[in-house]
Amino acid sequence: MTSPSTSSFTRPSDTHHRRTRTQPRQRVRPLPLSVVERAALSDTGLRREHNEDSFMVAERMFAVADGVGGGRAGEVASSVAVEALRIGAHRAFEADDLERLAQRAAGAVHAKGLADPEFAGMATTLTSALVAGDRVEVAHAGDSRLYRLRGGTLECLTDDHSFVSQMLREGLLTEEQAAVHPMRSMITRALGRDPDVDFAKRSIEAAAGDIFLLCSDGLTGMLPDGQIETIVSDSSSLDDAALRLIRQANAAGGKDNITVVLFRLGAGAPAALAA
Ligand SMILES: [Mn+2]
Repeated sequence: MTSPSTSSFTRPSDTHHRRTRTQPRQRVRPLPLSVVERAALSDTGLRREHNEDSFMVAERMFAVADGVGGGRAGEVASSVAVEALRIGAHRAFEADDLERLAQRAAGAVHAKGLADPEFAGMATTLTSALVAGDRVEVAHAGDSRLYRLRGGTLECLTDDHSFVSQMLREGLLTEEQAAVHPMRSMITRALGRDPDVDFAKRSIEAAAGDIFLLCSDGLTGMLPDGQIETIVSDSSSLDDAALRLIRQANAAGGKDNITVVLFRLGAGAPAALAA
């Protein structure tokens, strides 16, 4: 006989098996995303003597820092912060790793400010992103920003830690007033003042095709989000986008240092794109 007996479908073990199969499946491990394109540019702008911004681009970690302080202190603060991240970037795989590195960066900036009177009181913003699995992990302090462009729509994923944005959130200012407010570049959270920083952390769902942009306020102070969206959407490559963002920010006045870091995600393990 080749046909199975009816009893084989009703024996207890089989019933148990079927019941198990109707339970929700375990979440399938997400396909990893990898960085398939990246670009970064920093420009002094038209009004400042020095460029106090720094940036960092690694295999799956990215950061922008905008330093403040007298003399060369701002430059030192931002570069100390991104170097601390760079050193550990290859060993960072998840949100905790990014957070740990960001705290280390904060400690390094603070220590340098204490050790050398020339750098006393220096501070810097830090916006950092780590591609981890199918997510982008973020650790952020200050008024540099992270955006995601998906399907032609640009979305800001960070809140500015600044007096003006705080007043804006509390309804004390309009967008128009905020844009020209004399205190608009005063930040309420930064690396340098304390050994530890209360970083804003986010875990962002990401997908192949997403473009992420990290930038300093020298870009966002000069260009409205709509214009950034158009420039990045219409660019032929991320290098092209970076160049056009800097050019347009300078064309709009270039009042501050301008830094842009862009990366695009694709499906698949990073090893596949080495070719
Ligand atoms: Mn700035």
